[in-house]
Parts: sequence; C-alpha cells; structure tokens
Amino acid sequence: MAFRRSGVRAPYPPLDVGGKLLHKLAAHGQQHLLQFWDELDRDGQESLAAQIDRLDLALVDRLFQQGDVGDDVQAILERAGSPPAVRLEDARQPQGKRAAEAARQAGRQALAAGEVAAVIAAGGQGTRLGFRQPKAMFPVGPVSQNTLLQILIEKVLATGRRYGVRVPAAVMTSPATDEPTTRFLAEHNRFGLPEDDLLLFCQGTMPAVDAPTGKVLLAAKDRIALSPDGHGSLLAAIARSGVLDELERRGIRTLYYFQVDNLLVRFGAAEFVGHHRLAGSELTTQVIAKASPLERVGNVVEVDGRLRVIEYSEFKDLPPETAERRAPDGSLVIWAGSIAVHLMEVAFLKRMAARADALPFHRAHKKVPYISDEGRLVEPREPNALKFERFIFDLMPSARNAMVVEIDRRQGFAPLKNAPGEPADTPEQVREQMMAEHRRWLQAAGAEVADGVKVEISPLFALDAEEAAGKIAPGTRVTRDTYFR
Ligand code: UD2
Repeated sequence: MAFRRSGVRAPYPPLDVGGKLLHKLAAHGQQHLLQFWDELDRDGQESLAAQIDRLDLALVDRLFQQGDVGDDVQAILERAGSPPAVRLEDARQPQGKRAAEAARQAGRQALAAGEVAAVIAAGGQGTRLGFRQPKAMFPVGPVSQNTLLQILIEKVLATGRRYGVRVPAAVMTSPATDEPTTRFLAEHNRFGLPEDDLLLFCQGTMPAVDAPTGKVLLAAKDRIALSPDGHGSLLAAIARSGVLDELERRGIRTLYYFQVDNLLVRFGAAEFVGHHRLAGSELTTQVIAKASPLERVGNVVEVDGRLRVIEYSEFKDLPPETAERRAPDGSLVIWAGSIAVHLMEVAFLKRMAARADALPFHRAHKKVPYISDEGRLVEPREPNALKFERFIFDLMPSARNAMVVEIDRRQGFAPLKNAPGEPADTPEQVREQMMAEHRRWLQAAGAEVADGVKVEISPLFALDAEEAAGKIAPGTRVTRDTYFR
C-alpha cells in the first residue's frame, strides 16, 4: 500500500484496524500519522494504533486553533498587587510571634491527627541535567550520594515518626518515568516506607504539534511525539487513579505537594500547615522573597481579589519596569517567588477534578525532534513545535482564602534543574546549599565543623535545626566528611 505523504489520498491501511483509525484521524486532518503504516511490523502497527486510539484530537484541534489567546500579561501585571501573606519579618513582631506559635500548634495537631499526606511530582526526566533517567533517581546527597527520591521519601517517613502516625506519600510519575521509578522504589524497599503508604500514579501526556500547521508530530514511524502535559496533570490523574479517594478514606484532609527537584524542601513544616488551616485556606503556597525582580521562578500575585501565578517566562517580552514596580514604602510589589510547594485541601481537589475546565492549557514553543514526510529524523535547531501543558498552580484563583507563606530560601529551596557547569541550579550548587544549611544546624547545636569538611544530615537523623540540636552534644567537633544518620 502506498500511503506515504500527508495529503495523499487513498489507498489506506486495511479496514480492520487502519480504517477505523483513519476515520478518526481524517475528521481532524491528521491522516499523516499513518503514512508509514506499511513499513511497520505487527507490533509497530498495534502500538501506533493504541496511541492514536488514546489521542483526544478534538482537544488538540481546539488548543491549536484557539491560538495564543493567553491573557494580556502586561495589563494583568499593572493591576496585580502583592498576595495576602505571612511574611518572615512578621515573626519579629509580638503579634506575629503569637500567630506563628498558634500556627505551629495547629499544624502539629493536623500532622499528629494523620491528616496530611505528601504528594511528589516526579514526572520529569533528567534531560536538562544531562541525566538519562528519571530526575528522581539523580544521586545528589553530598556525602551519602543518596538520590533525590530517597532523601525526599525519608523526609516523609521522618515526619510520620515524629508525630507517631503513618504519612502516605503519593508519587506522580509520567509514562517515561513510571516503570524505572516503580522498579527503583521496589528494589530499595521503598526506602523504608510501608507498602500501603506509597501510592504511585501516572500522569497523562499530550502530543506535540507542528507549530505552523497543527499536525501531530511523529517521534518515530510507530510513535507519536508525546510528552508529559505539565504538573497540572496531577488533578485529573490523582482523581482518575483512585488515589485521591484512597487518601480521603484514610482521613487525609490536606495534601502537601512538592516537586522532586527541590532537595531542601521542608516537608511537614508545622507552622506552614497551621497557617493554612487557621486561615481556612484551600490552597496555600510557600514562597521566597525573590532575589531579583526577574528571578526564574513563578510570581504569586493578587489580581482582582484572586491569587495567581505569572511565570518568569511571561516577563520576557515585557519592559523590565513591569516586574520592578514598587509600593510607596519602596518594597517590590511582585516579590513572592513560587517554589512550587503547595498545601491543597482534598475536598477542594475533588471539587476541581469534577470540572473539565478547572485548569487551562498553556502553549509552549519548543524544539521537538520529528520524522519528516520523507521518513527522516529531523533535529530542529529552532523551536518548531507547540506543546500543551497544565500547571497545578492555576488552581489558585479557584481556591477560597488562598494565601502565601514566606520562608527563608536557604531553609527550603534548592532546585536541581541544570547540568554541571551551568550558571545556576546545578548538582554542585544544590549540594553546597544542602551542606551550608546542615552546617548551620550543627553550629546552632554548638558543634564545631572544620573548614572544608562536608556534612550531610539524613532526614531520619533530623528534619530541622531544633531536632539536630537535641541530638548533637555542644562542643562536638566534626573534622572529616560526615553523614549523620
Ligand atoms: C517550576 C515552576 C516555577 C518555579 C520553579 C521552582 C512551572 C511552570 N514553573 O519551573 O514557577 O516554581 O519550578 O523550582 O511549574 N513535573 C512533572 N510533570 C510534568 C512537568 C513537571 O512531574 O509534566 C515535575 C518535574 O519532575 C519537575 C518539576 O515538576 O521536578 C518542575 O518542572 P520544570 O522543571 O519543568 O519547571 P521549571 O523549572 O520551569
């Protein structure tokens, strides 16, 4: 059969499989996906057929055709104000101190009641890192060489031990990371987490389309160019997989969400949980004061009484002053940098998951390798494709009493994004950040740490400076590289 190029009419693949597929594809002008059908063996045909079957082509059409209708970011930013926030400096005032203490108590109660679970977004590959496995499996511990996933799971485990409860960890994988992550966890006995407390679920994907024409791209003759559809996929995936129901059944009310690339994430911080609970918030997000107006983090702002995040990338075509607007006291209006740590109420997520339009899709112009009409693999040098992604933080405008809580970045934010040698967020840098933080814990406990010595504290030894102080005798001398566990 000679069905080679898009736009070529008939003959088509055999009616039993291909005919049905072709009917679906033709309705959306995507017949080219079958142009190499004849060259595929049976496995290839079956695999491609299954992929086409799962495509929501009406959605792809709509997203392509609606164009970049995105909001007018400039206009939004002009209306944007600072979000309702618990700022670090508040805790220096007597009233702020009392509020912080009340929050710690409320947070401890919620944690001790077993009402908080961890949700870890681990759908990302280590591509930007130059690592050919799931990012979660990157060996990052400065002394232990433990992986990101182990360190993060130990934080969950240690939080459970601290409060005498079992804290479930729901881990979201993607089709690319699911099998290796699941195997890795099984091989390591889930790093001590009981089997029932690990809830794995897999996020969805979206096809990449050719930017000028909207045609879905082939990554190979038998494979559609699919990629994870953003961490906003979590909303549908956690509901569809039954994990949300399971958590609710176990009495979980609040999900403590973070991304697998933040080595220093403060999981189980009682004060954060308490502020969220006492404010009756459905979504509370942890933020840092941005180091510079254009720092590469999302910006949490309030617009027309609702919280929302404006991504750093959305500033790129705007005049620099847009990001630098100042309040009368000279402080930055757009100060709150999102570190992608959110507390979300289970009831809120259930309400949102029932709405098909709860999260919008964002379009990203990216370089996506594809198979040309001639059957060659093309590695584009310029962005050629559109990818469609949803972001979990787009739930913010729908949440009641949403707010932000500021933390000191040194204590909770060390994102691993880039390969060694890049200017920021590299393995060396996050290791340094972790060691510096742990050195401060040891010094606060009265220990002396010799210069140049590497120190790392396992979450199972201490989750924070206070816990470390209870275990380290003042005057302890650390003279060689040490992993406290
Ligand atoms: C993200 C935030 C940014 C800031 C920063 C902090 C977005 C769009 N931007 O920037 O505002 O908070 O993080 O570190 O989120 N992931 C999945 N599935 C997906 C996509 C991502 O699980 O489909 C996970 C992935 O494993 C990764 C994390 O989310 O660890 C962050 O994704 P990213 O590296 O694409 O986000 P980035 O760095 O642009």
